[in-house]
Amino acid sequence: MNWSYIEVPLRYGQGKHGVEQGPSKLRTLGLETLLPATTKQHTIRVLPESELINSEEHLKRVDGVLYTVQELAEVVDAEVQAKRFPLIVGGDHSMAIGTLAGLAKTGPYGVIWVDAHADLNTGETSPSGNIHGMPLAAAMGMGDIRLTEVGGREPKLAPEHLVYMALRDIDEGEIREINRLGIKVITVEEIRTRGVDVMMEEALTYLRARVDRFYLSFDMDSLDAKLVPGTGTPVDQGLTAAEGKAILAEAMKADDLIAIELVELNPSLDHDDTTAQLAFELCETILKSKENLLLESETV
Ligand code: NNH
Ligand code: MN
Ligand code: MN
Ligand code: MN
Repeated sequence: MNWSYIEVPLRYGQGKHGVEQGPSKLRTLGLETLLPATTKQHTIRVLPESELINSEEHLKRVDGVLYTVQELAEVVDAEVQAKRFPLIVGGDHSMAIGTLAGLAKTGPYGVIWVDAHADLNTGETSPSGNIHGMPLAAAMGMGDIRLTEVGGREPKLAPEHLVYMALRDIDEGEIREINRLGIKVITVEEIRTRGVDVMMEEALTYLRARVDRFYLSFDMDSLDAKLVPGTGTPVDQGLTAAEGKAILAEAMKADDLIAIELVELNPSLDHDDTTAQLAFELCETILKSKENLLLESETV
C-alpha cells in the first residue's frame, strides 16, 4: 500500500487556539519515523489570520475554512486517483468538508464517523456558529451554499452511506435530522457490551450493502473526556483508548477502506502531552496495522 500523509493545520472551524498545532505536535513526537519511506507528504495551506474576515455569527471564520478545505478536496482526490491511501491529520473537524468533497470526485463511498458529536448542524441549527459542527450537513447538501458547493454542486454523501460511532452529545436540530434521514448510530454502550469487532462488522455490513468503499473519520473527542484533556470539546462517557485503537485496527483490516482521518487534537489544552501521546498511538495503530506490515515486508 502506498501512503499519503496530509497535514491540515486548520483551527478556523472552532474558537480555540492550539488545534492548528496538532500536526506539528505529532511530528515532534516522532510521527515521521512511522511513515513508510515512499509516503507522499502534504501540508495544506491555511489563510493567515490577518487576512481573515470574521463577520458572520452563524458561520464563524467561513472564509478561513473555505480556503483550506478547497485545497484539501483537490489533494485528497488526487491522492485517491493516484491509488495512494491518505492519512489526514488535523486540525479541527471542519476540514472534513474538504475530505468528503475530495472523495466524492471518484464516486459514492461510505463513512464511519467516530465522534461524540454528530457534526450535522447548519448555520441555522448550530448553537455555536462553529463550522466544525457542520461538515456532514455540508456534505449532504444542507446549509450555506458556500459550504455545500465545495468540490461541486452535487451532494457528496448520502445519509444512508453514513454510520456514527460513539455519538453522545447531539444538538436538537441534529437529533431531528438523524431521525428524519434514518442515519445509523452505534453507541458507546453497544460497543462496550457487544464488542468493537462485532460493531465494526455491523457497520461494515451495513455500508457494504450500499457502497463498495468507505472512509473513517476519527474525532479525538470520541474518547472519554478523562483521556483527552487536549481536545476542544471533551465529552464524558466516551470510548476507552483500547476501544479507539481497536476501531482503527478493525477498519485497517478492510481492503475497501480508502482513507482515514484523525482530528481535534489541541496541544495547547493538553495536560503533559497525554492527548498528544494518545493521538500518536492511534496513528501508530493505523500505520503499523498488520496488513501494512505485511506489505512492507513483501517489498523488502
Ligand atoms: N455540536 C456542537 C456545535 O455544533 C459542538 C461540535 N463540536 C465538535 N464536533 N467538536 O465534533 O457547535
Ligand atoms: Mn467532530
Ligand atoms: Mn466531536
Ligand atoms: Mn446508495
